Amino acid sequence: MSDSESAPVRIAITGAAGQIAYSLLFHIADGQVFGPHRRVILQLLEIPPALPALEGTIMELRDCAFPLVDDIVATVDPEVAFRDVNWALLVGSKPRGKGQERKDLIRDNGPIFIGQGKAIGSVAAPDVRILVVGNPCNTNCLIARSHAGNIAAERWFAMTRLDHSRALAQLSHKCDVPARDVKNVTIWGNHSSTLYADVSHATVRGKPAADVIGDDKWISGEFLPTVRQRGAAIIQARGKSSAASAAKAVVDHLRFFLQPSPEGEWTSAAVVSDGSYDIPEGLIASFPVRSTASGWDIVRGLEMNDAARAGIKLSVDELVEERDTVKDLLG
Ligand code: NAX
Repeated sequence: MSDSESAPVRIAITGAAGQIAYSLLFHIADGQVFGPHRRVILQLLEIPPALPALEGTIMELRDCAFPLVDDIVATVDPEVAFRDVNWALLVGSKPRGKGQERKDLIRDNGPIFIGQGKAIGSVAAPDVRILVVGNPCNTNCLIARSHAGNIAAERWFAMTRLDHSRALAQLSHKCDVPARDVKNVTIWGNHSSTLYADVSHATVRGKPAADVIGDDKWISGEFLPTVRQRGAAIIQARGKSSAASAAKAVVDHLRFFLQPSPEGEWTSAAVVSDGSYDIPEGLIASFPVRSTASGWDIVRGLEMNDAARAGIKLSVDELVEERDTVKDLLG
């Protein structure tokens, strides 16, 4: 059966009136994720005050006359949005307010993911895969998973692909090569300013990145802070948080997990820890991951230097602290 004859992919997107969705929806509708022949049904979730804006986004989607779009559903009801979906992209959440601490944000947004986790567990398709983008995405994913019943651990992701791409971009710029020539950076831990961006296994045109760069001080003194603070730098410059690059990172994440990885290559994704690299089992932490298309594996046996061990510990400690902060929200 050809792609166009098979059933359409159903995709739920929350926060569909927001700025990331405004870019993401058009990539998906255009076939850039599921392929140029695969039909899609978009099931869009918003909160009531954002429905007029969502209507505007839908008008524009319709005006593109995308041949692959079979239907667009707009709703405020998670059980409608997640019904029979093959992918649930949890983008919607409240942005951090002025003067608000990260801890307050976790307490504000956590409850959203209780209801959405329950709805995914009760009405999504048996093969559903979930990607949490809304921040704090690792801990929101932990909350949603804890309320979703028996959906297998390997179906849950939180997004660190944007951090991964930011790291690739910094290395490509420093080494004056196109981004495609840089492979195997790893983002470890939390999607936050404690993340550890590891170049010790990265390559540039097949050579160890550290040798090509030849400047260890740049790695610790410029590269790592730049990747960690990139989101803040974009807010500073644009007056708004990253949106088009975040949407592209969602596209890259989905495409990566829809096909087997090329030999020896990996990406970064926050997945349910199995205890590898001493990261506590059950935490949603970013690892180097290879795709098999139907599933994925954590890349095992990478050697760690002291800087990497300390960097990963810092970020994992923060994840443990976040888990403690939302203890009462876990199912
Ligand atoms: P916007 O504020 O533009 O959009 C968020 C949308 O979510 C709004 O339309 C809002 O009405 C909706 N929403 C709020 N509560 C909801 C609920 N209960 N159900 C459904 N929709 C709900 O934010 P945007 O720039 O699109 O960012 C969305 C999220 O992505 C934020 O939490 C942001 O921090 C996070 N990001 C995560 C990134 C990552 O790499 N994991 C990078 C980009 C981004 O910062």
